[in-house]
Formats: sequence, structure tokens, C-alpha cells
Amino acid sequence: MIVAEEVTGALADGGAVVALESTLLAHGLPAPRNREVAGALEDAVRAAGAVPATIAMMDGVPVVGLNADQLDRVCEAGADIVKLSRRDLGPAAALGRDGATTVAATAALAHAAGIGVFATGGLGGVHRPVHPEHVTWDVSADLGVLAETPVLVVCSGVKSIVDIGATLEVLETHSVPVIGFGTDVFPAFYLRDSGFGVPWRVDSPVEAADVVLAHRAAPGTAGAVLANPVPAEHELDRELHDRLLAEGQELLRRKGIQGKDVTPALLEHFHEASGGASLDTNAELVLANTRLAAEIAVALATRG
Ligand code: PSU
Ligand code: MN
Repeated sequence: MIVAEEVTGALADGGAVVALESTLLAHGLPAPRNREVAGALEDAVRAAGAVPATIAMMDGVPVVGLNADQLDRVCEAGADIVKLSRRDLGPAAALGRDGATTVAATAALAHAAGIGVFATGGLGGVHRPVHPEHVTWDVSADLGVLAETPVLVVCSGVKSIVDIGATLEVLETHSVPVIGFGTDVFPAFYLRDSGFGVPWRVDSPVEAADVVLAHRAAPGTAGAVLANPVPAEHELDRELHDRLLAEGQELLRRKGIQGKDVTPALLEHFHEASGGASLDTNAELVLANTRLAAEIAVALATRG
């Protein structure tokens, strides 16, 4: 694993570092918008007084803290960037591949590097069955990895494309605390309200840092989810959202899309069929989560 010097330095000094994932760039947003977002996220972390560490695999080597050239590579249109969950890290390393890391893989690498705070858009979850009469086994590895990786993931809940109630149940089963930021309802990525509540709520970065410290001191090795709703002015119209989701699910059935291609295919459908509206929502929510994560990392560093 290569850890950027700036990241190593900040960690050695007890400074604030925020991990950022690369799947949302390579497989969640189209080029060239993804590169703009990548830069804006890192700028936002720096503006808050923390060091960004975007994580990906380059030529088979996990890199914690991509440089500008490596960010270009991850965001390049049509580049051969594999979507890497944690289970893929070994094979991709042995075969010398370039890959973008999901929440699962990014959380694992961040923790291995000593980083405790991580920002993304939406956590993976329990997918809805492609055929209503089926039971799905498509449960994102994000959930299982968070069960055993003590990082704080700041996100806008889970994507509204998954079964949110089932996802919250799996998080409970895995002893992963779910905390709302300034909200009593669990957000649903493009939408502020999933219709499900959150068991805990904090209203400031300092309060969130308190929860992280107490959670780390409590028994178990699970991570934690801080759910930050998309800023109201960037929320997607609910009717548009519901129509896009229904179309997207039909598209999956028609094309037989399965496994790790489901999330990228649905996001792409949203972006195309909304004329870019969902793209703005996605970019803005990731940015807001990244700002918040940086403020929490700074609050944690201040406390030592
Ligand atoms: N957040 C975004 N866009 C994304 C993702 C998160 O704004 O594309 C990615 C994350 O990398 C997450 C993945 O881990 O979606 C979930 O994929 P799956 O459902 O295949 O586990
Ligand atoms: Mn899956």
C-alpha cells in the first residue's frame, strides 16, 4: 500500500484526515464531471483544515491519497477501471489492475492506513429483487465490512434504489450505529426522507465527534454511519425520482443486469433520464458529506 506523504505526515501529527472513495467517481458519475467533483471534494476537505485521501488501486497497488495524475486516470472516460469491493483487492493486486474502491474496499484500506473518517454519497444496501416474487441475495458488502471496520462513514443514507428498511435491519444485526445529522429521519440519497427513522441524532460536528469517540470505546469493532440529508435546495423532485426508479428497475429486468453492475446502471439511468438533475443532486450531496466529514475529523483531531 502507498500512503501519500501528506497523509502520512498528518496522521503522524495527529492531524485531521478524510478518506474519499473512487467508485463514486469512476462508476457513479460521468466524465468529465467526475473529475470536477473529485477536485471539489479535496478542496472542501482542505478548506476545513483537513487532508484528503482519495483511495483507489493503481497498477495493482492500493494508493491512499491519489495525486492529480492518478485522479485523472480514475476519472478518464472509457478507462479500464475495475469496480473493487474488499474481496477484489487481492486478485486486482496480483493481476496489476487499476481499480476504483467501493465503500467496502475504501473503508478497509482507510482503516489499514489509520484513517477513521470517510465520506461518500450513499452506502450500498440490500437490493430490491429484480423479480418481485424472488428473494434477493444482493446485499452490498459495504454492510458486512462496516460491521468489522471501525470507521465513521458520512453519507446521505443509502441509495433510494435499495430496500431501505431491509438495509437498516442488516445494519442493526451487524451492530452498526446509525446516527442522523440534524435529522430524525433516515435520508435516501436523492431524497431527504426515506420514511424510516434513525435511532440517534446529533446536531453538530462536535457532537458527532463525541459519538465517534464513545463508540470506539464501547465494545465491538463496528464502524458507524452518520446520515446527512442532501441539502434541501438540491433534493430531487420526488415524483421524478419515483418515475426514474421504476424505469430503472424495468431496465435491469430487460437487460438482465446483475451483481456489481446494478448500482452503476441505475445511477446512469437516473443521470441520463433526469437530464442531469440527479447528477447535480449526487454531486452536491457528496460535497456536503465531505465538508461535514472534514469538520468532524478536525473536531476529533482537536481532542487528540
Ligand atoms: N455513492 C455515490 N455513488 C456511488 C457509490 C456511492 O454517490 O456510486 C458507490 C459506493 O462505492 C458504494 C457502491 O460502495 O456505490 C455500492 O455498490 P454495490 O451496491 O454494488 O455494493
Ligand atoms: Mn451487490
